Amino acid sequence: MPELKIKNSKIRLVKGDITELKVDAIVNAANTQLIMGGGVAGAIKRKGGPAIQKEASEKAPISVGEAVITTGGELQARYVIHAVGPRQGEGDEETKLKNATINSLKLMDEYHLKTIAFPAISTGIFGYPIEKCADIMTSTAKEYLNGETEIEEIIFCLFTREDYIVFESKLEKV
Ligand code: AR6
Repeated sequence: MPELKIKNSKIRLVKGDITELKVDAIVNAANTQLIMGGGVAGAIKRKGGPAIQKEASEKAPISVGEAVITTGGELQARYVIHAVGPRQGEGDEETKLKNATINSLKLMDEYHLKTIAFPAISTGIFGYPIEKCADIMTSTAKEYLNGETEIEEIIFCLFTREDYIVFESKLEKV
C-alpha cells in the first residue's frame, strides 16, 4: 500500500533519488552547521548548484530537531528544507527525529507550500535504524495531516528497495 489518504491530503512512498522529484520542497538530511556533506546533501549540492549552500550557511548553526528553508537552486523542487536529525547514540533520538519532521512540515505551512518529499532522515551517515525512522516519520506525518494544514501531499522517498519495504510496512500500521 504505497499511498495513505488522510482527510484532504495523502502520504505516498516513492523509491529513487529525491533530487529528481518535482515538488514544492524536498528535505535535506542536514547537520547543525548546515554544511552539505555526503548522502542526500551531496546529491542536492551537486544537482542544485552553489546557491543552496550559500543560503543555508547564512542561517547556520541550528539545533538538532530544527529546520530551515532555502531556495531549491537548479533543482526541480522550488525549495530545500534543511532538517537536522539525530546521530545514533547521542540520546533522545526519537523526539529529535520527530521534531525535525514536524518543523519541516511547519515551514511548509508558513510558506503555503503543498507538496513535500522527505528522505529517511538520520539513517545514512548518522546511523539511525531504518525501522525506527520509518515508525517515527510516518506516524508524525499522519498526526500532522490530521491537524490544520494546507499540505496536500507528503512523499517519503526511499533510496533502496529494502528501505522502501520497511516504510511500506509501517505506513500500513500507522
Ligand atoms: N535520494 C533519496 N535518498 C537518499 C539519497 C538520494 N539521492 N542519497 C542517500 N539517500 P544521509 P543522515 C538516503 O547520509 O544519515 C551528510 O553528510 C540514504 O540511503 O543523507 O541524516 C549531511 O551533510 C539514507 O537512507 O543523511 C549530514 O552531515 C538517507 O537518505 C549527514 O550526512 C539519509 O542518509 C546526515 O546524515
